[in-house]
Amino acid sequence: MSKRITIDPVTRIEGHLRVDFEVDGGKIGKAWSSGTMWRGIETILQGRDPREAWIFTQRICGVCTTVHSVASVRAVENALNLEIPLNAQLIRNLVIVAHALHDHIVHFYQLCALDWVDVVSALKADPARSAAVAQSLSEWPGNSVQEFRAVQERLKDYVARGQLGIFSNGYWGHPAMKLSPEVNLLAVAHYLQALDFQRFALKAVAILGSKTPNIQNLAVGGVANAINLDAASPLNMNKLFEIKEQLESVVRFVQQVYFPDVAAIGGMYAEWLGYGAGVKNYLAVPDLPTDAAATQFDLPGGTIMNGDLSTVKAIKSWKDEYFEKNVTESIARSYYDGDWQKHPYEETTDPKYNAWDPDKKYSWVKAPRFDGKPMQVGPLSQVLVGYALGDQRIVKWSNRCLEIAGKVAGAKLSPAVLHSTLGRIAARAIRAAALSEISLKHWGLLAANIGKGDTAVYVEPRFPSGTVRGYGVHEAPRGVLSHWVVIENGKIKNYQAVVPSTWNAGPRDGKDQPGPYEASLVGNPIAVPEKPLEALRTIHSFDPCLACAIHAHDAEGTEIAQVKVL
Ligand code: NFE
Ligand code: MG
Repeated sequence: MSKRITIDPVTRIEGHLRVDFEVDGGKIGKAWSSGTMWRGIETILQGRDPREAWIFTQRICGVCTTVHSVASVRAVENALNLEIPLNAQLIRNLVIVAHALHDHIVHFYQLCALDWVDVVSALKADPARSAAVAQSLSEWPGNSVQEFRAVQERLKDYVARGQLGIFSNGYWGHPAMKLSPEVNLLAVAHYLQALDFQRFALKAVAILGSKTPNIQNLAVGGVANAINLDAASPLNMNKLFEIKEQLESVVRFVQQVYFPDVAAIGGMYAEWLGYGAGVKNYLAVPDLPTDAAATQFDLPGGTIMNGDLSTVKAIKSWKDEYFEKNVTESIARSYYDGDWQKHPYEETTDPKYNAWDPDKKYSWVKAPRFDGKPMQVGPLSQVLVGYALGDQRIVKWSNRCLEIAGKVAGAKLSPAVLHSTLGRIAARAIRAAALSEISLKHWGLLAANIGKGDTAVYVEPRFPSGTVRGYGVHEAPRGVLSHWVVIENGKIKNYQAVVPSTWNAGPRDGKDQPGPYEASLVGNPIAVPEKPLEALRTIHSFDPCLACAIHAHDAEGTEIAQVKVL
């Protein structure tokens, strides 16, 4: 008999997500993903000056603040056909890359690792053997016996004093936990080290953005970082080298710790390459331009349909009609007035709440579609698109990851295994490794351009009378982000954000096609229905952010919590 499980709230994510699913014979059948909050930033923007939209949209989320500011200024610049200076593109790129590196590190260690790593088991580890495993994978200086012994002592101390804190409520000892005590100890040590390195990445963001979260240095038309190598407060040699130093330490952590950890632990859980594929239509957008006009990019974009890499179709620029024409959102199953599916320029956001009903409306998240189809977005989409298009960095790091994981698993792994729960986690590490190289490249491009005497950072936007419209895209840590703006006589007439977690967490649409979270849960094993660890593995592999997905908050809340998890 099938059993109905509700996880509400899902934790170790950003925002408020509820997931319901049926379990029959130890496997998940149907699933429903529901966003349980609403806020309405799109509505707040109507009638405002387009130059200030980025300041509001940046408050959509406390996790990926930078991304909504970048997408917003790009949307207004796109509407005005405004080309910004090269320095401005590169400074934005450095903020984007440093923020993404922070975000991917935090996702793996702080948000997702505890689904795979049994913290309590680390107490039984032999630190010398942990060090031997770690040293076989990497030259990282933090892999010494002393380091692992010290971490284990700390852990013993917490347990003895009953102070496991955030570790106190996990599914420790769950039958799906498979790592040896030694690997668990290694992962706990790197969990603690990751807290420092994600901070170094954010320091680079803060030096350029003046603060983070919520950077201050953007403007429609460029950035507000005055450049003067001979003065104390603008962007000068000192600050440039401080940024480089932070980036270099993060690059080392990504390449020597995060990447090998994911590849090796992935190999130890190789059966999870067979679960969680879900929607195998993938969408990514090009990002990190290397020229002022944004015609060349270091991150590739495109689509792949039905999991077939040979269907890859590149999205070549931020003006590509293939992207602009094909995006719609459906509210057939979302708490908004109506049941339409519309292009973002034509959309409205009129909340209309009803009680959660899996057969009717059950989520505050809208359901974005591309050419009418659900699409998966995120690092996996970008990696598969990049792999299919032959992007050199992505091919190199993907092959390296599959090789390490294959060695550990004792199998030959092809890119096809990436269509999976574990594939999403691996792709994030592959993307982080590619970004780590790109970060230093773009630092070099900026330093060289300034060295040539170019200090331009801004061009003034001018708004025509009448109506113009545009869209701004950004490949955010969780995937394709697009902001769409209609401007009438210099004021915002309509503003819509179509966000990565909206693509992935969205509900069914008018044709009853499930969204990526819902589809990816189908067929997952569930060993202990009261402790649905496996469902969390798959949901966490997307790195959910519900504030982004709904741009919203509702004080009323919706449902009873049946299962609470760490
Ligand atoms: Ni709030 Fe976000 C990212 C955006 S996901 S974290 O990345 O945009 O929807
Ligand atoms: Mg929206």
